[in-house]
Amino acid sequence: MKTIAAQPFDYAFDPAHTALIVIDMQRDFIEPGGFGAALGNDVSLLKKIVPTVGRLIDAFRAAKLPIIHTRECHKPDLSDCPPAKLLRGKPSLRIGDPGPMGRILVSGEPGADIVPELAAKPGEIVLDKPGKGAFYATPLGDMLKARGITHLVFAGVTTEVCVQTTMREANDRGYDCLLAEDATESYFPEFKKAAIDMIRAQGAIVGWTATVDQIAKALV
Ligand code: C5J
Repeated sequence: MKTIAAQPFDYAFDPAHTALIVIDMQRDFIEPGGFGAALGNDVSLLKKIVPTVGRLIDAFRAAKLPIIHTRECHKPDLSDCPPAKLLRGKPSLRIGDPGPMGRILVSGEPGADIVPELAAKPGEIVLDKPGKGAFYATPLGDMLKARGITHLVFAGVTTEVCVQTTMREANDRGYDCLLAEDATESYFPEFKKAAIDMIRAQGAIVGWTATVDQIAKALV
């Protein structure tokens, strides 16, 4: 077992049963012209964490531990996008509309892909998900079970939406979850802070948080 001086208290994990989940580091959320920007957000906030997420991925690659990259996107016919999601908000471009990076949040389009700096390497899992949580309507649970994973480290965007939703899903399924606090970001800094506070409140009610440096040091 290894230990990270995490918050709210030490996070103990066996690397042999630990995986990294990188949530939705997609062009549609991080680059101008995508879904995030269409909703009126300042995407530059998210772009800033790309190098830090890259360092965390590199640490898991060096330790030869499983890495799962998720992408929030839908089938081209949008049959997996409920009307409630499609019609929500007043974006300048809705899911499925053509934009500068192809159809918004549609699988196979350039915008739905992971930013090139963080592209998956052979052997890493890329998991498309129609919801905010990565367990909903995906084979993630079975994939983790097949690999004997009990501990999950999380990074990605956005902290309070898809990252927190997936952490809560994982927590309810019995995984010990650790969020890399400098490898996650929100369009709303106050929401990121609140999500981190909520996750580790009440004795790690959803999970733990630590920095990428702390996590990488423990993986050496
Ligand atoms: C959002 C996400 N924010 N990946 N998606 O719509 O957090």
